[in-house]
Amino acid sequence: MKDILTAPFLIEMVRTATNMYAHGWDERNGGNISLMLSEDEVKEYGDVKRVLRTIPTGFSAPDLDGKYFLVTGTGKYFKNVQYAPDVNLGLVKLIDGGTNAQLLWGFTDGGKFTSEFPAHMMSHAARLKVNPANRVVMHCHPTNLLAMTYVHTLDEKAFTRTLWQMCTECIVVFPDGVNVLPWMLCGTNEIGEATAEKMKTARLVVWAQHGLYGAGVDLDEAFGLIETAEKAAEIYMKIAHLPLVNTITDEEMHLLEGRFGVKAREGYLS
Ligand code: 2HA
Ligand code: ZN
Repeated sequence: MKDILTAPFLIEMVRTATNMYAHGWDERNGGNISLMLSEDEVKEYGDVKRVLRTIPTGFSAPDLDGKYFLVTGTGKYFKNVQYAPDVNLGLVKLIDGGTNAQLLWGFTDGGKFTSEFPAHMMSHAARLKVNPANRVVMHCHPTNLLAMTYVHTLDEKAFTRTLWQMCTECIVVFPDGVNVLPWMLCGTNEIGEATAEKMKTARLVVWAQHGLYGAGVDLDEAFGLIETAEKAAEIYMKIAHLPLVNTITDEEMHLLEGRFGVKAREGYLS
C-alpha cells in the first residue's frame, strides 16, 4: 500500500489550499474544497474497507452514494493544510444514500468535514448531471468579488456582463457566466440546495456578501475559474468610481466566441 501523502490527488489538494491562502481568499478558517475520487484512485493508498468513524451528514444525496471525497475540515485553516494534511483534510465515502459518511483517512484530531458539506455535495450532484467529468467544488472568499456584491446589482445577467467586460479572457473562461445568490445563512441545507440549483446553469456561484463557489473537472479548472472572475472583479473595483471611456462591446464578444469556439450564455449578449 502506498503512502497517501504521496498520492498526486493529495499533493494537488495541499498545493491548491496553500495557493488559495496565498491569494488571500481563505482567511482564518474561510473556504473549503471537496474533490471526488474513484475507488480505484483511493484503493492504492489505503484500505477502503477500514472505517475509522461514521459521521452523519444531515442531508441525503442518493446520487452520490458510494462516492469518495477528499475534503477540508470544519474550522480548519487553509494556511495549515500543508503542515498537517492528516489533521486538516479527510477522505470520506458517502453511504446510506449520502446520509452518512465513512471516514477512511484524516481528521486525526477528531474533526469532521467542512460545515459547507451540504452545499458541496449538492453542488457535486448538480454538476455531475451537467458534466459527468466534474470532480471539484471549491468555496472561498475572494476579496474583490465580495466587494463587488456591495456595490453592483446582484442581477445575474448584469453581474456576468460586467465581469466579461473587465478582461478579454473572461467570456472565454466562463461563457456560462456567474450565478448569484442573495445573502443567506451559510452552513445550512437551504443554502446547499439553492447553490446546487444555481450550479445547474453555471460553474461559478456568488454568495452575496460572503464569497464564491466554483466547480470544475479538476482542481486547476475550479481554481482558474475563480482566479479569472476575481481578476475581473478587481478591475471592476479599480474603475467603478471612474468615468467609463472604453469597454469590450458585444460585437467584440461575438468575435471572441468565434475565435475560441465558445458560446456565451443564451440571451446574455445582444
Ligand atoms: O468554512 O467559508 O462558509 C468556512 C466558510 C463557511
Ligand atoms: Zn465561506
